[in-house]
Amino acid sequence: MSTHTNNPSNVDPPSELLLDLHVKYIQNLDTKKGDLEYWLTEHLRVNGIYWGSTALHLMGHPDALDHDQIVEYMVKCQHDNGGFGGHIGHDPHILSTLSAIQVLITYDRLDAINVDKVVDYIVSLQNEDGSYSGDSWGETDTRFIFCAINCLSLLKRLDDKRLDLQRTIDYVVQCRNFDGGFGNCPGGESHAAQVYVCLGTLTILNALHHVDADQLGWWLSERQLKNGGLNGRPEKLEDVCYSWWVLSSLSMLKRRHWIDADKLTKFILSSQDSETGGIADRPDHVPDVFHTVFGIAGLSLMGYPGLTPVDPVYCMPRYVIQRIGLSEKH
Ligand code: GRG
Ligand code: ZN
Repeated sequence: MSTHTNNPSNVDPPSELLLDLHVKYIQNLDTKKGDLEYWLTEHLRVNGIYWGSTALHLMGHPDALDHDQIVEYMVKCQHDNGGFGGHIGHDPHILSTLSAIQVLITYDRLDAINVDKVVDYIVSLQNEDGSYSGDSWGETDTRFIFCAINCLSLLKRLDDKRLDLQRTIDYVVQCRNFDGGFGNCPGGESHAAQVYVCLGTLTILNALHHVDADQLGWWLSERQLKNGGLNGRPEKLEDVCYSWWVLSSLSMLKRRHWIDADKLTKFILSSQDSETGGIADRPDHVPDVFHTVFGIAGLSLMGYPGLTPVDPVYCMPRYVIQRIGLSEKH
């Protein structure tokens, strides 16, 4: 599989958002059944629906995918223990469970599933030390904590008496490093995506006071490279998805203006595929739906004209977060 596009090298990179092309790109993702990649990513199907559907909502085309068909599919991915698998017949995992809940809430279709069971499933993943496992096999990671807390928050179940939220806060604070960043576990190297999940958790749990916003804001702003793109940690290459992990984190810290938005906008726009639609991790690479949503969400945070505002914590349209009554603390 080639990672490079066939974009003509003698043509200037796109300087506007190719919105209509991206809508078609996402609509066509489910028609690629002849491609090996379609089958290799089967375990990510539920995540993929969240990425594609969110991108469409942010681009103002919420109905470009069939909601009824997707809800029916999500229902088939829920297990008796309440968790959702990444595809029909796949084992439940907190990553796919959050994606399924995000889609169902965006579509206002929570009525289609058993919410009490989802909560039971998430509670079953809580560990003694306040962390959460990703599934019954027990791997822990700050990503899974965020998925659990985010999901419970969306479901308005953070008041469940079985939860020990203080321990979760204490655990996340232990994942903070000397440079102000956060890793995937205590002592883990600071990484911008891990910063996003830790700040998201602390924001939802009203515990952002544990963070030195100036120090972490500085570390995050240092992620911008000369070409405008952002990397995830020092000495690494720029990548469009960090437009989300870094900018959303800076938004939570109220320091979004600490990066050069014009240069980042140009970098994201130049990573679009002007033939097929979709956004890649960097210019001239093959696009995928993951980088498409996080590129668009990054542009939305920077107020790109015509895009629907995104919520920096939940990565869902702001109007959905407002509709379900989650007050804006960020
Ligand atoms: C609601 C948006 C949202 C997310 C749910 C699953 C999750 C929570 C967040 C994922 C956070 C995460 C750790 C993403 C990984 C991002 C990424 C590009 C990792 C690659 O790391 P390396 O080390 O790449 O392979 P670098 O860029 O460091 O070379
Ligand atoms: Zn990436």
